[in-house]
Amino acid sequence: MANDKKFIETVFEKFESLDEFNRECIGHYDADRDGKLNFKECSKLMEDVFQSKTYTLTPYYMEQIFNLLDEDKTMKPVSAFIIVDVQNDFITGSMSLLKCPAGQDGEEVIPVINNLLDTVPFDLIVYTKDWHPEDHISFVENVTQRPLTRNCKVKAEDAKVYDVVEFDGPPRTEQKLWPKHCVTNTWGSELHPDLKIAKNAQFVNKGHHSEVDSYSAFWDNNKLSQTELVKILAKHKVTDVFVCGVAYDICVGYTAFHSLEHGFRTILVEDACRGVDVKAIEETKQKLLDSGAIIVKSSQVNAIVTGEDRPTPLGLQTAKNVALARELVNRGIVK
Ligand code: VGL
Ligand code: ZN
Repeated sequence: MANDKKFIETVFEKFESLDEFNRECIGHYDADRDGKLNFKECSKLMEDVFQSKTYTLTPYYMEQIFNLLDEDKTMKPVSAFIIVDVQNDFITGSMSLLKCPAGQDGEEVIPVINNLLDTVPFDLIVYTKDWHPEDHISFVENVTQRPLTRNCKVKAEDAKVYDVVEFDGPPRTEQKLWPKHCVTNTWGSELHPDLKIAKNAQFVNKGHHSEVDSYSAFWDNNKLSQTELVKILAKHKVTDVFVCGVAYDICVGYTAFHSLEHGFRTILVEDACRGVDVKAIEETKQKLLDSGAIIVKSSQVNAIVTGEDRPTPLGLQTAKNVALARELVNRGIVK
């Protein structure tokens, strides 16, 4: 057993090609020498690969992973750290989280994020910015600029912050109203001055269309337009997306959901997030866990990035991706 563990550790560094790795790996665990891994042999490999202090490799995970894979594929993770909307307006400006229902202090994320930037060898770092024109649909100050639907319960003259209204469009658009925030090229939309800017970082703006809001750093709220984010992640061959920032229940949450939808193994760094509303934060958290994300403390991140800790839910996501890729090839959708 100890030997097997050592084998799997050295093998991660030793091989350039996945095929070469697979041949060696299967050879090592293939006890009955039939050229493939049966459930028992594969389970032994999984036990050695998915070592974690916080997660147990239960029969549920073993079975799911085994059923999804028809040969052993092990990917070397590539990490991206996505720092969502750590901008002046959300920290000390017009939409300061301190003034929101949860009364949380967004400034507290900054030392946590800076420490991660200093200590964790992420392969890629991305800063996102909420980036709105003056006439943006989400600003409560602009609610009279567009007609509301007849059925809309809130009348324009009574509308206040956090109300959800329905604009006539077209297209009909449901919108939560926020104070004017993150207007392009203003102090409020700048990243907080205490936030460290990593070398070679990438920047993604979102929310610049007047008629649609964009909580996620991948898509606008109607999924009609996309930012550059997924292209950037694909170009760097990212597998693992670590998400943090503000607001937990709005832009951080939506970004994490869309990260999962794209098939990225998704890790939310909880003590590096602050949100608007306590109940919404709890709901976001539960939905993310149900969808296959993991939620960790910043102190756990380094071990995951370096591969010392390999949480089983991330292994399941990898297996799902491999199975999906194979299915697409088999169906002739991807060559
Ligand atoms: C955000 C509300 C409106 C956020 C942006 O960054 O979480 N929230 N616009
Ligand atoms: Zn916004």
